[in-house]
Amino acid sequence: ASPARATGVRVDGTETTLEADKAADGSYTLVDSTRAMYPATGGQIRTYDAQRKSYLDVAGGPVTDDVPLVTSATDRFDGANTSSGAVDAHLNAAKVYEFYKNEIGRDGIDGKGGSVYSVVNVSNKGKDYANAFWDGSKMVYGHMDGVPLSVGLDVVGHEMTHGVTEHSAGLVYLNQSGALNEAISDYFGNAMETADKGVAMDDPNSGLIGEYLCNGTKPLDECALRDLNDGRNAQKDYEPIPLDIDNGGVHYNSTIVGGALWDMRKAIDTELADQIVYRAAQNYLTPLSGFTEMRTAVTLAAKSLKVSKNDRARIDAAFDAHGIEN
Ligand code: ASN
Ligand code: ZN
Repeated sequence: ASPARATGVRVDGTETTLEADKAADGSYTLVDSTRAMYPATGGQIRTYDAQRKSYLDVAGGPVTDDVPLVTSATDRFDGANTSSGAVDAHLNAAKVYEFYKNEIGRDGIDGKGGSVYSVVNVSNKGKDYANAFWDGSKMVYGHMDGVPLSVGLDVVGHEMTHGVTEHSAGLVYLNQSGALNEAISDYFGNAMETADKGVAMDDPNSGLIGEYLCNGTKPLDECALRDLNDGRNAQKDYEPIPLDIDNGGVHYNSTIVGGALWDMRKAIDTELADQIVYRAAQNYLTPLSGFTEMRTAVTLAAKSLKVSKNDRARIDAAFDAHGIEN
């Protein structure tokens, strides 16, 4: 087998080049050996098709033999490989890899050039599984109203960032540390998507998460799962939620701190903001950190990056506006 280019048709109907692998029999698989990690570690971007197996049977541990690589008899990935979400997952995983490599200077999820695994087309006991998740080893995607979750670069960036966080801050996925874990995933996923789509930071839709999952059937703001511009405040809007509901409301309270981070990205240079959030998460958080600790971490990261006094005042204002105190 050898690296080869293929063509993919995305769910929105556009065509894209895909980095793939061509076998001796002329068939192609979604294995990308072109990234910077490959010469050093053999790291690849590999995309698999669960063929509607239940997500619980796929979750946890390395990909098993009964979940095959996405395959095409020709150099064109379309039809079932489009509707499964495979084309979008493979393309978006590469975009996320390149963002982390080029903008942040991180080599992959583990930071060591390890392979990046995605599994598309899981079900919930045969019905659509309307979610996506990072399972500790790989990204797993289902379908929402027939649309694969992998179409959203913000979703793919979100899930891959859970992997990055697991390999660094290790934020426990419960209560405030879980909401912070969610916020960091929302922040980077959305940062990647706004850059990719050319959405300006002052666009009122810039904070929307998952807004492209309806594939044009609904207005973006109605489609979105969350909005980092929802203006929520830790003093007024933080709700302690029982652990058995969404791990203590990790997807509910997340936009409070995510909103502060997004406001900061609106107020200073976007790439500088990304460096600061990344450095905060890498160097200054511990597994049980919450919102206040994140403010401290961001402040320390900004100082260590020699961020100007004016920008540091803008960062303080962003946290103040969301009721997150020093
Ligand atoms: N899509 C969700 C997330 O990544 C799945 C979950 O609850 N872990 O946050
Ligand atoms: Zn998440």
